[in-house]
Amino acid sequence: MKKILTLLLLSLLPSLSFAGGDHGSHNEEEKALSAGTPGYSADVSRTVEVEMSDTMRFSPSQIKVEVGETIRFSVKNTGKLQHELVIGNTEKLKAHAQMMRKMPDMQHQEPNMVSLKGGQAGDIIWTFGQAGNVDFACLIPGHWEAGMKGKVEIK
Ligand SMILES: [Cu+2]
Repeated sequence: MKKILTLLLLSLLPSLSFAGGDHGSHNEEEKALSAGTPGYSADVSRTVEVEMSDTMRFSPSQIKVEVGETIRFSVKNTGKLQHELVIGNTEKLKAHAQMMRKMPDMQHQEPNMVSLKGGQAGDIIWTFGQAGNVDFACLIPGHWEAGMKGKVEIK
């Protein structure tokens, strides 16, 4: 039951983000909010290693990429607590964080994120679009608030 509820909420999220919009088509708005798209391993131009730790920090927390570049984030949790790296614009990250506070034991996996137990490693392959900044954060309740966040600068 919980799983079904989670799936329902996940499918509702995109429409929720547009509920307040009063201009532009759905597609234009989606593009403006887009933090990029899931990438294919054949397109990976570079691997960026990111470490997550119980100090509530990502290392590095500032990453520079080029427009259109596909990056493999090789993420390692060197702590004992569970951590996750979620890529997205701030609005979507906030919505996701709010959902996790309501359902702290929610298990989920999406292309823009990797959730890792202590000592585990995993990958995200992501293609960055237009120039600008894209955020990433650990959305486990309390972690983002404690400073577990970072920025990808695209130019
Ligand atoms: Cu964390």
